[in-house]
Amino acid sequence: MTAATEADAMVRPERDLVARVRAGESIACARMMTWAERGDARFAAVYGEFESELGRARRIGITGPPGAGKSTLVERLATHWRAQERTIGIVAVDPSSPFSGGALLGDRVRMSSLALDKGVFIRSMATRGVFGGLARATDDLADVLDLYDRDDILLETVGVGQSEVDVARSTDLTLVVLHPGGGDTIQAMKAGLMEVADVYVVNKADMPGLEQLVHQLTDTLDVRDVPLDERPPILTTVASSGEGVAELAERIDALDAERRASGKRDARRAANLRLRVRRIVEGRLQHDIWQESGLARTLDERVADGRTLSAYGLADEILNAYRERRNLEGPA
Ligand SMILES: Nc1nc2c(ncn2[C@@H]2O[C@H](COP(=O)(O)OP(=O)(O)OP(=O)(O)O)[C@@H](O)[C@H]2O)c(=O)[nH]1
Ligand SMILES: [Mg+2]
Repeated sequence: MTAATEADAMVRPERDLVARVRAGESIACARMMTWAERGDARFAAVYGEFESELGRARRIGITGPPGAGKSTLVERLATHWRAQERTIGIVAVDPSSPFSGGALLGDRVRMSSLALDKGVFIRSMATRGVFGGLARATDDLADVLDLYDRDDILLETVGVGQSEVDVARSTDLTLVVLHPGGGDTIQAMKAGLMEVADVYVVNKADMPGLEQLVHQLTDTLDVRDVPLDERPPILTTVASSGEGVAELAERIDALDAERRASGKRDARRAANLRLRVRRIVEGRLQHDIWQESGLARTLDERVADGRTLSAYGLADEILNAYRERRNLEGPA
């Protein structure tokens, strides 16, 4: 066997997996997602096989404070688009309340139309232990779902921290879901959520405090001086009964169509790609410095040897050692 065919034989099972995902095999899709989640090198190795096929799916983020009704809304939206024969992929990041259709959630499963529908693929992901950051992982999972030929990819994250907000940014369009009575607007503002919203959804419109919340939201946009034509629309829903969901879905369809036509969607995708590449580069550099080059151990040893050390001096020492190693090895 020549070196080339040997290398080929080594990646062949991975290539097969790509073909199986492309052919719509759900087990293969789940397996590839596991690679993506763990930062398995096999994922990056096969990426070139399918990257030119990506970009077809709509990527929609659903974020907001805990308990706002995000999962309920995602289920309703999925059902709405399924009725139009669109295929759906759902990624729920760290869900405390499961989807009723979440077959992966074991005993918490309740039977629902989504659970039995092959046109809906649901993946839950815990935030803990995700390699290389949450946004890195969700971007990759969305790519797998795109290869799996989903029309719509819905990414649910709780909008509480920077990494969740990053996820909400790497989409074509993001819904920020709020609900009355929780002092939500202020919380959401603190979390940086207001800036990522393309559409505000005031859910639980059946609960008291609806008008106040809508006013608060409008005031916030006034204060931030957002020009009228750039303001995200505010829509109200009762996700638990489905009220307002069709209107929301149609608004999303219209907004997406408009942005495709105007080139805004492509501009946003370019901006997202830029951030994504930065994340990948930074993640790799970090791994390279601390793990590959063994400098994590050097640092531990230098700190443990008990002498008083300067933080900046030690940082310079580490960086110099890294550069020296790199120079000896030649370009990466
Ligand atoms: N009254 C009312 N309850 C709702 C509505 N939408 C959802 N709920 C209920 O609110 C609770 C939380 O809903 P979820 O969909 O799990 O909320 P979530 O935002 O996904 O929650 P986390 O993922 O835990 O942050 C559930 O008991 C829902 O049944 C609504 O429009 N009105
Ligand atoms: Mg949820």
